[in-house]
Amino acid sequence: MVSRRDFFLGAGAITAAVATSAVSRVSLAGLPEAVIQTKADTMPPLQPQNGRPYNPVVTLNGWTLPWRMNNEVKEFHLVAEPVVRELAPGYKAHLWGYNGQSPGPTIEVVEGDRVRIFVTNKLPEHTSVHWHGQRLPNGMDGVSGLTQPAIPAGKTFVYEFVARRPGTFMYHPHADEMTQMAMGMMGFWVTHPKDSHPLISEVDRDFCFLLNAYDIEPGAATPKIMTMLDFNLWTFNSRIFPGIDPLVVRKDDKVRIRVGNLTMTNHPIHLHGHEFEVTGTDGGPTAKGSRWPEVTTDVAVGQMRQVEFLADEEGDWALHCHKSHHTMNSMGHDIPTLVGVDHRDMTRKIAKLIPDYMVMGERGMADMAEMQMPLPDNTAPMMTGDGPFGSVEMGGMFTMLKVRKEQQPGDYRDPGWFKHPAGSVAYEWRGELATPARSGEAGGQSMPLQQPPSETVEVQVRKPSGHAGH
Ligand SMILES: [Cu+2]
Repeated sequence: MVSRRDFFLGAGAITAAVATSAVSRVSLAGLPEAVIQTKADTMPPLQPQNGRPYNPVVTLNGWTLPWRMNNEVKEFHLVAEPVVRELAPGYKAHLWGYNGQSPGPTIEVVEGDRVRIFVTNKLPEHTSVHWHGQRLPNGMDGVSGLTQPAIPAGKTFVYEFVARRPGTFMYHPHADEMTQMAMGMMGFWVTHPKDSHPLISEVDRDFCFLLNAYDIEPGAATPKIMTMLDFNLWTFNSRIFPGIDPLVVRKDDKVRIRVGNLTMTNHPIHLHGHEFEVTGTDGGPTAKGSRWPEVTTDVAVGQMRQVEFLADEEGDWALHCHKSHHTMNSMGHDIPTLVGVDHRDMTRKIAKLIPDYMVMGERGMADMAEMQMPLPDNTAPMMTGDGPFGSVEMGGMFTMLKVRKEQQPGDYRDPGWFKHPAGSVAYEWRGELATPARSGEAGGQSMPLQQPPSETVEVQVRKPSGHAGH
């Protein structure tokens, strides 16, 4: 296996080679080279080789599309096509995307750049690309039927406009949208400010990712496109924990994270250990007087948020959607709650018939993270992730912000687990346990005790459906 270090060094070299050869080998009259990415790793930031300088972003488990300059126009080539996306190590999905991946590559330009994007359609049906949030001529807005004919399968269309305002944007199809977005067609777009901007801070690290969701049956590889709400895979950039790379920063870095939501529900994105401010949306940078500290920001459907903070607390800090079902992987929701039900005897009987049978949920669901129940091939465990202290019991929209003193500027390699200073980890109390003091048995005068507390706790046992009772 290629180590992360070798991979990052190699990836930088490949990217540089592509950026140079794209200009020298291809005639400027023809199409720009279609650069394809086959890996789901986080690529190092693509330093601009030409055009106006800017401080590039890092796309989580993604990459930035190289371009060529053609008479002062930045030319990109997007290829809409079926792709195989690794959602987590060893777990692959058959999606639709751009240039080999879902989401497609991030497009980075500078305010005032004239941009020409060639879009080649290698899908089995027509498509279009809508440039979400951009100021542009109406005919470049990418709404098939309304502002342009759809791009037929096999054809290439050209979009051209000036990136008029700096900010955080995205792109996605506006043709058979339900299918094409359910299949993973989307990408990030960042327009950097051309000069220093009063509302856009310079940061040391600038991360971006899109929220997307899939409904893929355990053992299958293709999303169900008719699903409206009950998705089973909640992703950052079409990756699920533990497949999502950490956001690695140096202590005291100024950090920006840009998030866009192309799922069917809202996601309250929560960061541990630090407070941030929302400094911009897809509508532009927010006024300074409108900013307040938060540790969670809700990103509604079709919205984008950029947050900024000073990473001044060392450690491995969780960064996740706060909806607890969105930090789980493939799971069924039609399972009765079994907390408190003792079914040891039932398990023993069933295991005689089905050796792999396991009971879920009698003490809560945490056992799910550690058990070795066989899963269908190509299925993500519901929750997993081996941390330094055991299972993290997470999946889906979960990763970590890793803040390290010794991390070098520009180094995004995973530093491993945080080494906690002695005496700074929660620990077990080993002294005497006193009888808990009850707070007066009842509320105050407005909440008098109605009846004495019952000695017994009643448990309603519901038999799982499909199993005949005896
Ligand atoms: Cu969520």
